[in-house]
Amino acid sequence: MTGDAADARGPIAASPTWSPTWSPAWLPDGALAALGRRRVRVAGSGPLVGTVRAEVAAATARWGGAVVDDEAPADLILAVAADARPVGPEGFTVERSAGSLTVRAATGYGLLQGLWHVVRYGEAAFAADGGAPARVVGAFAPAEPIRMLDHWDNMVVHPVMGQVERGYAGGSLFFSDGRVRDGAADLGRVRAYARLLSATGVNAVAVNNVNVGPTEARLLTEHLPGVARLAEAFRAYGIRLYLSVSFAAPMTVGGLPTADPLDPAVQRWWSAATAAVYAAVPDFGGYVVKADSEGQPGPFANGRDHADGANLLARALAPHGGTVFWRAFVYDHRQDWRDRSTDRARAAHDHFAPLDGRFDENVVLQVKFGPMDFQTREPVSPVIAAMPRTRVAVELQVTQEYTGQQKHVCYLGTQWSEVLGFRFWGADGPSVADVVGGRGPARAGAGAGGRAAGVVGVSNVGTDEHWTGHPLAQANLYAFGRLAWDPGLAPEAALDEWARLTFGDDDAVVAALHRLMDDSGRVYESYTAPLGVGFMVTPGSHDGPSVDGYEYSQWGTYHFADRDGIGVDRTLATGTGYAGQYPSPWRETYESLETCPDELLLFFHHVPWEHRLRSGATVAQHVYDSRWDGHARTVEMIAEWAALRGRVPDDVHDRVAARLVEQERSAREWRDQVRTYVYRKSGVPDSRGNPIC
Ligand code: BDP
Repeated sequence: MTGDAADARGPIAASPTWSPTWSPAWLPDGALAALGRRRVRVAGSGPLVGTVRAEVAAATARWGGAVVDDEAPADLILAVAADARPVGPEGFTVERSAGSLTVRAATGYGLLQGLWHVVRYGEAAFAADGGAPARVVGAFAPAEPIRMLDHWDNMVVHPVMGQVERGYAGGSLFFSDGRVRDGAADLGRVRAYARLLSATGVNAVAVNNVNVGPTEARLLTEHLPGVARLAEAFRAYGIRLYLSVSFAAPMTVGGLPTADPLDPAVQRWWSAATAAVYAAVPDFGGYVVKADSEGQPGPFANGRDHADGANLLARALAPHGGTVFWRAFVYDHRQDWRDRSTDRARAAHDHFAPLDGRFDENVVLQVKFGPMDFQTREPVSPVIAAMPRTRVAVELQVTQEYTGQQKHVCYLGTQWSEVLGFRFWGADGPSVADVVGGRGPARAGAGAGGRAAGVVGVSNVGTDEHWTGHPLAQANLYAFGRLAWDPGLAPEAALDEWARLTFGDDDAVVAALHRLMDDSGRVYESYTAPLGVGFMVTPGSHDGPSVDGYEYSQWGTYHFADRDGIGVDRTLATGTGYAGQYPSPWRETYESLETCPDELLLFFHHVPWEHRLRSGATVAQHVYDSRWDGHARTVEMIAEWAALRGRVPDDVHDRVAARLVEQERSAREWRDQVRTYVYRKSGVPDSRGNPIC
């Protein structure tokens, strides 16, 4: 490949050649070999126990083991048992005695998770010494009850966004030509996808884009039989289906003159539409709503607030046990860039914090992890700390919109682990994972720590033969589910599981993947927008650098660079006041130049180019050095990957090799644009003397 942009970007479009016998992700045939060689007993009944039984039957038939009945000796017993109730509806226990391993769960879902747990450890699960990785035996339950993936899939191909909005892995798994897919191979692929997700612990999926077009709005009505088919494929692996809906559906689909949430005719319309959905899909999960955001309709049109809007849908869903996921991503996307007092970062807190306590029990407020928009580095959204009487879910972006578009290696487990582990109230207080899991601080009138919700991610999957475009981006999908189940799992450990499940126990491959990927999020950060300032991306596509691309636009994403300095003053003392949306100690930590962490400096402060970071470097020199070194690292990555030829499947090797070439080219472009920009604005030379264009 040449360095030419068009060439190097390569054939990103996916080939739809998926075959039901081919699993180019975790859970290839070999991943079930350890279990498949054993004598396995499965006890219990119900559809998900049936799934467990079918998995075990297929693996033992393939690998020479056997499914044994009640009386026969077994190496592995998988049983639904009433005495497993203490681990909850999704958990399981694992015990070892007299040479056999026993997994017990209170439900079929828990048993399925127990099966994946055993598969994950492979031979080590059966080792007589108690298992090499010490965590085989014990009681296991998810920290987060909601572990959901949102697909931004359109039924029709959008003229600008394509079929999957911000999708970098081909078309939609679910939709084609304005319809829900119905072919046997297509549904087989959905089922294979459900199986992969289930093995990560994901238990909910929203199948269509939060930007709901006129065709997609009819998923609620005329496309319901198709929705039911998708729900069936997911149901086999214990995953509930959700739909994104348009707040204006009573008008656009129902023909009513208004969508006012307080209008009884509108309420009746939602109740009837929802009842019809449940008639088709009895275990339907509920709705996802993007309202009054980036042009989507919402309650503001009728002078109502977002509690009115969310409760309208919640009340239609409540009789059926459904939940509405109401997104907090509400801001003015048509702001005046000359007006420095308007700060997009403040918007969600300004809108939602005053509404705490007004949302029904079956509303989950879905909050992006940062206050802006899925940047490589943002502080954690203060909305998560501000809503003790509201169920809150944190939203992560698995699809790599701002993190390399699945052309760059960017392992996101590290970022998510930091977000989930962030403690708003200081080191002894609860973490984000605690707050969204219902273990937040008890507040007056808030009950004991709030009610549980969980973690939502925007999917990175499509019809691509490797599922995720970049084969190594599969690690993000895998880690998303695992960290949602167990936020305490080290991101490197989640990566390790994925690597071994996908490529087998070749230590050289696993070690090389760790070298390439463990730190890849920081490497990406080191050559893109610096020190938390964000964006600097090409407007629209968000692909590649354009330092001033958004600087004089309406979107509210500015860095304010001039000859004197750079960064956004979000302090209480002199800036937008955003820092004041945090509880102590973070409001003081971020407010002060002395204590603000370097990596977020430009998010919170406007500083001179020669301002010294806590690391000792000036801002300008930091930008010069890290962009230079970050790019250099991508050159090494190419060589490290090349050494794996012959140890991973050739098609995977080729695809990754081609994308690393593009990553290096793009990193070079970022390096040169950002370094040159800083030099031309500031006039500060690079003390290391590396060339500046
Ligand atoms: C932004 C994306 C846009 C999404 C929006 C959202 O650029 O395509 O629609 O987020 O989350 O990051 O609704």
